[in-house]
This record gives sequence, structure tokens and C-alpha cells, in this order.
Amino acid sequence: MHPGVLHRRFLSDLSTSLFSFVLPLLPTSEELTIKEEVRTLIEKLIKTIEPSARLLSFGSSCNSFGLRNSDMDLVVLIDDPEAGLDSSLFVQMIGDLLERETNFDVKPLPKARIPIIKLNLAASPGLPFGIACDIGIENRLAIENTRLLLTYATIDPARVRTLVLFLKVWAKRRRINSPYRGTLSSYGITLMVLYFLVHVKQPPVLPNLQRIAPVRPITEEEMMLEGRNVYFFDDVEMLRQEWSSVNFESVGELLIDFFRYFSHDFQFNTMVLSLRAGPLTKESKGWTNDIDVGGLNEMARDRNRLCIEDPFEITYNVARTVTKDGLYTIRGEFMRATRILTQRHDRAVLALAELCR
Ligand code: 3AT
Ligand code: MG
Repeated sequence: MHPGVLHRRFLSDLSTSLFSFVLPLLPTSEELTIKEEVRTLIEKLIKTIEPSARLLSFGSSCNSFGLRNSDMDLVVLIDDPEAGLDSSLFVQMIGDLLERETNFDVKPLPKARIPIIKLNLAASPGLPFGIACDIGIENRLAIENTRLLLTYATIDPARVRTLVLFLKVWAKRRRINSPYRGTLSSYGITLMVLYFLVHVKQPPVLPNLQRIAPVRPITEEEMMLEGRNVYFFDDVEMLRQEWSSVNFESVGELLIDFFRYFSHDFQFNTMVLSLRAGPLTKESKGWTNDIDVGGLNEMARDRNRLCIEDPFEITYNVARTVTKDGLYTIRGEFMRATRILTQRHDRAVLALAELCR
């Protein structure tokens, strides 16, 4: 058979295989129900301390990029401005309360840089692996960045969700999804995929939601949260009607191109990935590796190896945890993936299995 025909067949096979790969890894409805019950229970308890408090989910439980057994990210928002509760104290109080009233394994961390409560739920029939849960206080920006990611996913779920979910699984299996060990957070990986679909692909697969003008004028107050501009175009109905990408590449083609781009084209040494603004230089952001930060220890030098700008907290490098060795490993994985997907042209399902081995 002609090599071109074989290649086209491989690509369509790859897209089908990607959908089938991801499908059984999605959370079951039972898991979602239990998580929602847990959220409601904890919220009710927290309200006994502060009646104006609400407990909201963020992260992958509600940005549509959740996998089975993924952790639960929760945040307490206090609506009463008079409440005047100190985060550390509040974390301690909630920790004590949950310890008394539930049988979760509770660990309050009131003295951490960002005070949180860590919970572990034991395994049960609906939750065969139990659940790990973090409860933070007043992190309103996380709610907004979760909404931004969800809106991007909603525009083109078949391609965007499949790509992000597959790449999260791949990164976990290849052990490059451990911010504590010098590699990437899931949030960082997701921003890389969205950056690729908005700014690298021509024509783009997704519009830049932070650059679409609002349909009605919005006030400064609506736009700003904790001193950050959190505006993005979030009218999903209108996006569905008005935005239709003229990029018709299949999810398989996009995956190969994603790996190729981050293997060969992206300039890790000098460039910053900004979903908000497109490619930026490290220099323009002052995110160079050899900045003088007092003692100039190894940690500080490692801070800007890989630079991913947070969409709203633009002075914050989401990938600051990536070390020199971590980046070396990550780039090696991009190259390995490119090699696997561009060399084998027999069965896509085998290529995916090897990719995630
Ligand atoms: P998992 O399914 O849990 O692996 P996730 O989408 O929940 O993926 P994370 O657990 O990495 O992603 O993060 C949860 C949310 O916390 C995502 C984002 O709203 C916020 N977040 C995480 N890391 C950062 C960061 N470095 N900077 C700013 N916000 C972050
Ligand atoms: Mg999470």
C-alpha cells in the first residue's frame, strides 16, 4: 500500500484509539456523586463555624479534565466581609471540627505558606481507592482559572478534552507530573496544551478567550479580582454560535504535532508560554535563570527553567517547580513520544500503549 495511505490510516486509527483510551479513565457517576456528597457534608459543618462560608470545588473535579480517582480540590469562600477570620486560625478550627465530626483522616496545615486542610477518605465500594482532598481558604483566583479551563474545553470538547486527558495520563505514567519532584503540575500541562491550540496551531483550534472583547461594556470592578484582571469571554452559547475553527485536524494529528512542537520548536531557554498573550521572552518578564536573589542557591537558579505564565496571576510562573533535571526529563519524554508516534505506522493502539508504558 502507498505510504501516504498507510499514514492516513494510522492517523485516523490514532484518533479513534485516543477516544477509546480516555473513555474508561473518566470518573464514574458513582464517584462524582460521592464527591458531591462529601462536599455538601463538609460545607454544612463549616457553616456551623462561619454561616456565610461556602465550600466550592475547583481544579479537575469541575474543569472537565478530571480522571478517575483524581484528588478533590476544595476552597472555602467567606462572603461576610465582617467575618474577619484569620486563615491559619480558620484552618485549625475546621481541622478540629472535621476530626471530631467525621471519620476522615484529617491533617490541618495552618502554618503552611498557603494554609490548607488535607483530608483522606478511606476506600469504599464507590471509591475503590479512597480520595485525597485539599481544602484551601479564599483562593478565588483558582475558581476563575478553573472556569477559564472549563470554557476552553466546552468550545471543542472532542478534541480539547481528549488531548488534555490523554496527556495528563501520559505525564503521570511517564512520571513527569510531580511538581514536588521537579516536574509539572496537571495545571501546567493543561496550560501547555491550551497554549498550543490557541497560539501555535495555524489556523488556531481555539480562540484566545482573554482577547475577545465583551459584548457589553464591563466595569473595572467586574474585571478585577485581588488586583488581577480576570476577564475572559465566557458566553458559551455565543461562542458555540460564533466561533468555528477552520482547523479540521484530527485529535491524533494534533497530538503528534504537540509532541513535535515541544521536542523541536519551542525555545525553552528563552521563551515563556503565555496563554493570555502568546509567546513572550523570559527577558521581557524578568524570568531569567541567573537573577541575583541573594545567596543564589540551586533552588533559585532552577526557578525559571520552564516558564508558563498563569493566565491571571501573570507575575507567577506556574512551572516554577521544574528543575534543570526535571526539564531534561520532560524534554526527553517529548522526544520519545514524537519518535514513537512518527516511526510506527502499524497499529495506533500499540503505539499508545508503548507511549504510556
Ligand atoms: P489533577 O486531576 O488533580 O491531576 P487538576 O486539574 O486538579 O489535576 P492540579 O491538582 O494541578 O490540577 O491543580 C488544581 C487547581 O489548582 C488548578 C488551578 O486552579 C490551581 N493550581 C494548581 N497549581 C497551580 C499553580 N501552580 N498556580 C496557580 N494555580 C494553580
Ligand atoms: Mg486536582
